Amino acid sequence: MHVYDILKHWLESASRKRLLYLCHKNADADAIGSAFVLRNRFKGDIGAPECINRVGKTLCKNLEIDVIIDPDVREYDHILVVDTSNPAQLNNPPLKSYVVIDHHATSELRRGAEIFINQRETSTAEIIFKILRGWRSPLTQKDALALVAGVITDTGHLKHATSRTFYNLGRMLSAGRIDYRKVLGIISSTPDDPEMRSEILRSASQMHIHRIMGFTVVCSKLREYTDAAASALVSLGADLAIVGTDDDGVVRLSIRSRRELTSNGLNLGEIMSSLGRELGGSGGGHTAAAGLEAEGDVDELIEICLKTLAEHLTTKL
Ligand SMILES: [Mn+2]
Repeated sequence: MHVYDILKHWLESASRKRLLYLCHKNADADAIGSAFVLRNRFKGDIGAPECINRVGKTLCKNLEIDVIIDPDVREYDHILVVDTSNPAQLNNPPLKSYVVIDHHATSELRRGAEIFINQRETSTAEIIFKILRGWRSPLTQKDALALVAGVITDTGHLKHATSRTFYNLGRMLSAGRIDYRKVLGIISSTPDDPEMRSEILRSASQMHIHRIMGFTVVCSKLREYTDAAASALVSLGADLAIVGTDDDGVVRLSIRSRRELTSNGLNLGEIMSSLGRELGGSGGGHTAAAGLEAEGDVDELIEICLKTLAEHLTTKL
């Protein structure tokens, strides 16, 4: 039997009991959109640890999606984990019966999963789209909106898109009969929140600039919005940006790189995954966008991350 049919059977039987679609923390449009589309076909709750990010919230508001923040996984019989490669991104819950649908380069959730679907698409939304086609389940307008939002945000507004991304996107738009501009309006790239914009500007004004093998690597610290700030610093001209934040001794780093570096073989997701393990924390992500979480001092961890990346730039590129 094809894995999509196995998944369908699993969902049919899981949804007769208590089923949770679980997104990663700080859930984005890709995670929420993917969960939403499956939930439209099978019953269950959608949940995410800690919080939902800005575009995720906008999507929830537009599609009237209720997401349970910090769900107690013990209250569910079955869990479908979407868009997540690492149990730390779920705050390490006790998972019994679970399935994973994900597109990240590395995965620490494979072992123990009843079904593990990991395909190297540019978004989980595209995997969901393929699954629906496999089930011959037509896409509604709302489904398409959710999936297209996932594709656009996960590809950094199509900056990291491949030819297959555009192909999938075109099929999603026409299958759901939706206006691309409408989706763009919903997930506008401009950060609207004034506090967020001033934090991003602060990260630029306080950054340290390093030149390594002809590459410009910048580091900065913020209270929050590290993802948005790291992307913004790359847009400003950095080849690599590391932005860290410290939350009661737990340090989180957001790392972003220019497309050119990743096409030369740099894979931030893999580098952060192994660095995370080395530091007793966790890390992972995509080739050009990754994160790291570990206990310690934010300046020290930024320094360690910088050194690790410098090594890759000097020896591996
Ligand atoms: Mn994703």
